[in-house]
Amino acid sequence: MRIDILTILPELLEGPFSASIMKRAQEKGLAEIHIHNIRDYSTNKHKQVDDYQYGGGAGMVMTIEPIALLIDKLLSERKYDEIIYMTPDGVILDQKIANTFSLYENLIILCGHYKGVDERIREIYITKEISIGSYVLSGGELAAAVLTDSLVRLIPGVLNDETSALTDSFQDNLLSPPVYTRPPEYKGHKVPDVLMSGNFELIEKYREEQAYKRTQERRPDLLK
Ligand code: 6GU
Repeated sequence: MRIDILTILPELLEGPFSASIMKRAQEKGLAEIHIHNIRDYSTNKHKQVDDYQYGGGAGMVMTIEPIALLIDKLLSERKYDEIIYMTPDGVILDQKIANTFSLYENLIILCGHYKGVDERIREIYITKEISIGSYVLSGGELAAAVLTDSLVRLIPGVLNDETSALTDSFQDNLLSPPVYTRPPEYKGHKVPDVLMSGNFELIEKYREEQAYKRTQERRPDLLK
């Protein structure tokens, strides 16, 4: 999978993809993540990428030209499955969306800033608009990192057995059961006996029950 992320703040995206699973996915050649600085496509002498909004009001709007030049260049190089705009008024990301997008070959993710992009970028280029939740971030970069992480970890071969995506919370609409490691007792808090029993049938049953109980208590909406 190839993901092209378009941003005016590329430095915000350096960290999330340079460690752990995201780093390994790229080293294994399973994911190619390209960060593009929209400012490099500004033809303005001050390398400006935003302007005042028509109709007045506080807040700048990202201008069409540099974004359009960059997207047109990418589109001339390969076909893209989706051109995604990260925006608080988009569809809220969930595991189902992540599963669908993870099957794609090439994605563009556009990060918004200030008041967002000129609406005509959305009309002309954008095929999906995604939010990561009902709160406001300073820009789309952190949201793009969240979306990218959720997709890349689903690509076959990225995770090993230990970190298998199949046992993740949400993959089966259930939260994960509690987990324990050594020591067997800490400040009077004991590891449940069943996990020490060596009886894998009982252990599996216990984990399923706990997953269900946790979901019932914390996220009953997932069970509907
Ligand atoms: Cl995608 N962008 C911004 N700026 N804020 C958000 C968001 C996106 N999703 C939730 N809040």
